[in-house]
Amino acid sequence: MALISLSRRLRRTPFSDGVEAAGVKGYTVYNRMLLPTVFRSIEEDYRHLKEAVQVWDVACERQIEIRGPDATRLVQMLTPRDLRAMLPGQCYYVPIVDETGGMLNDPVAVKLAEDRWWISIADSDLLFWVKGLAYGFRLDVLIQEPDVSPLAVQGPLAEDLVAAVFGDAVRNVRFFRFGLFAFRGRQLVVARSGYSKQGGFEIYVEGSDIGMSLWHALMEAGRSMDVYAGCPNLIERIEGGLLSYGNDMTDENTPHECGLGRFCNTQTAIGCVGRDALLRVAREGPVRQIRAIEIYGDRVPGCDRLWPVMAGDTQVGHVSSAAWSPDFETNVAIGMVRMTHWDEGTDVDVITPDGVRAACVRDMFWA
Ligand code: THG
Repeated sequence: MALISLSRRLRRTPFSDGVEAAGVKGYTVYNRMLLPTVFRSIEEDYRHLKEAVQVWDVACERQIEIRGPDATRLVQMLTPRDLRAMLPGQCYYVPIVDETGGMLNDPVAVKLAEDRWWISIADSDLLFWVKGLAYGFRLDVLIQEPDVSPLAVQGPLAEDLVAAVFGDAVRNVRFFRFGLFAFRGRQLVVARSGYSKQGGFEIYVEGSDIGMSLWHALMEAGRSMDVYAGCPNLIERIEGGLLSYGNDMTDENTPHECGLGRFCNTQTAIGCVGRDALLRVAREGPVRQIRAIEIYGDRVPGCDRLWPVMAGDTQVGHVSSAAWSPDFETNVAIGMVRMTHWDEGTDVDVITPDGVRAACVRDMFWA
């Protein structure tokens, strides 16, 4: 494939120098920013992520900062997840929906204070929607994309590595909670979260100027732990059932179709703009839903478009992400399947660019 030309519109990150020095081999574009996709090979990166610890440049998970007396009201307008019990220091995975109940994004919401939030977004231009709502409803808030860049530390040794740089107190941070920890005289948000099932932390690096200094500190402290630069890993995230906005779901899907019903409390999420639409679809239940799909046979090619899922001559869904799993010795995939064929064990065919493959619908992911 040809190369992508760089320009100001495709943003580098505070960690790009470190990523390049580590020998990054592939990038994607996410929120108009560079996101590494492969260092050694996707399978070598996968093995290393499951055995050691990696530092990930996920600066492309941009923050939308919402500040002011109406901040919490505005965040509740965005999501059907009930935020009333959420305290400062907590993070919530929140589906964001429009007035039809369609998914606009699936960010992590970080509650910094009663009147200050960060929305750590997936790949869609959510800032315009948030600013539009604030303007239209005359809300007393300030909204901006701050100079905050997440750096993730993921893998079984992540806690040891983060403790070596920030101190042993980070060990007490619970899943989807954060604390403030000092680095170079600055207090940084350090949360136990991240886009893998291997465990780890995300450091919200406030101020691009300290980005490379933190990168080097982690690499130095992790030398005995076989630390390496890494990135969200395609195989590992499919095994774990972590969804990718724009790939596995779009604004054509409701949270229920995405299997995110457990993050919706639509009855009590008063103020959510998609509430009426979701109350309607939640009553009926979805007629298609995200499923794990096992594709038999040897390695499938990369999935860069939807692959039809067939029952005989009838299309009953599509596959949106797929990869060969070395650990499960099969092709793992994520797809959307119509209710007539979504039961565990249903045999289907998947039309891949390499030909038709036998496949099977699973009701659980692999990890
Ligand atoms: N971390 C941060 N921001 C992000 C991501 C992240 N923004 C973009 C993208 N990732 C948003 N998507 C997800 C998808 C899944 C999860 C987090 C963000 C996730 N899910 C867990 C799960 O499904 O098992 C836990 C959810 C829960 O129990 O609350 O972590 O990774 N900062």
